[in-house]
Amino acid sequence: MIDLRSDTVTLPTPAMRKAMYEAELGDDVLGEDPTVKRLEEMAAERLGHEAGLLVTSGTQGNLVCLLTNTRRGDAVICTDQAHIYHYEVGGASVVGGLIYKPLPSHRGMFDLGELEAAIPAENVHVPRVGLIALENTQNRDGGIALTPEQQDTVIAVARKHNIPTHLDGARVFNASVALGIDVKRLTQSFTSVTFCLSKGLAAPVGSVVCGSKTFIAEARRYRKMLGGGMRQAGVIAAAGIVALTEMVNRLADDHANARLLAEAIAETPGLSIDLSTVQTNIVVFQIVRAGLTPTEFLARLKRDGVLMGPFPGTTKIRATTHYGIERGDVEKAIAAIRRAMAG
Ligand code: TLP
Repeated sequence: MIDLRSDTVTLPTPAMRKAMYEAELGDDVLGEDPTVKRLEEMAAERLGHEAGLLVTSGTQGNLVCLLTNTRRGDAVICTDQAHIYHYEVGGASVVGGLIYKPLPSHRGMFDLGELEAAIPAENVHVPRVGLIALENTQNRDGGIALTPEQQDTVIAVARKHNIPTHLDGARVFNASVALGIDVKRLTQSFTSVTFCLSKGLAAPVGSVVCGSKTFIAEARRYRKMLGGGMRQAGVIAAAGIVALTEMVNRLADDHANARLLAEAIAETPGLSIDLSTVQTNIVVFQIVRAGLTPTEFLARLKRDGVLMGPFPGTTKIRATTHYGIERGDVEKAIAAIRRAMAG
């Protein structure tokens, strides 16, 4: 099977398996796992923050950051395409007593006028805005990479109002590779950042939260509360260290493969795609032929050995390139798409 459903399906590399086997371990809840500490320090240094915290997943990392940045009853401003809003089971509301305040996504960005208008003056009736969150790359907008300049305009508004900022940087290394810039430029100005080791970077488990030392000390308490206090977590961190040191630069191959796939989709009658959104490893497209449903299209591809994902809540399809998918696999997927559309 050529599995393009998500970059979450990546399997650990041989170097990761070896590092996991050989990892030096301790009880991380007691602060005694040297491999976890090494990963956390490495991640913080890389992202331009004082400290890092290994968490079980991107979802847990985002929730820990939302809880740490806010008080119960606060509003969290994000775009209406944000992963934290669509796909994190409403955790901010359920666990944190927070209110999502989604604003229209303009290719992953806020309209700055709409953002200003969404921040009320102090008033006893209305929830305070406790956090402004961005996502880079922006999953539901087709893997668009926001530039540091775009992000900085949002951070400037937040600072003006003394509101902390969070970056859901699940795929922020894809953004830095696509833009050809140091990842720090995309991460260092936020109050908190989450990035995932387990997507394109191919580690089997884990994400890292970064922030100031005081932020991470508080975040550590919330991680424990959410059941994320892992013990000999160095087995996970060891793979994460390999992910950070060996797997970042190769993301460019995934981007080239996504482009190849997207251009073929653009030339296929009955399919529609906005090629300008295909900047990283995510390809989002739509079926525009009457009578062919996404379910039937995906079933035809599956019979031909290719898996893609439905796009929950839309009629779109998503294909994601990643470690383990070679150019030849993309060529086979293109042939399968053409057969599916010919049938
Ligand atoms: N996204 C998954 C699914 O949940 C949709 C995927 O296949 O893309 N932020 C962003 C931007 C994400 O895309 C994801 C995962 C997460 C956070 C959550 O990460 P995990 O799956 O580790 O909890």
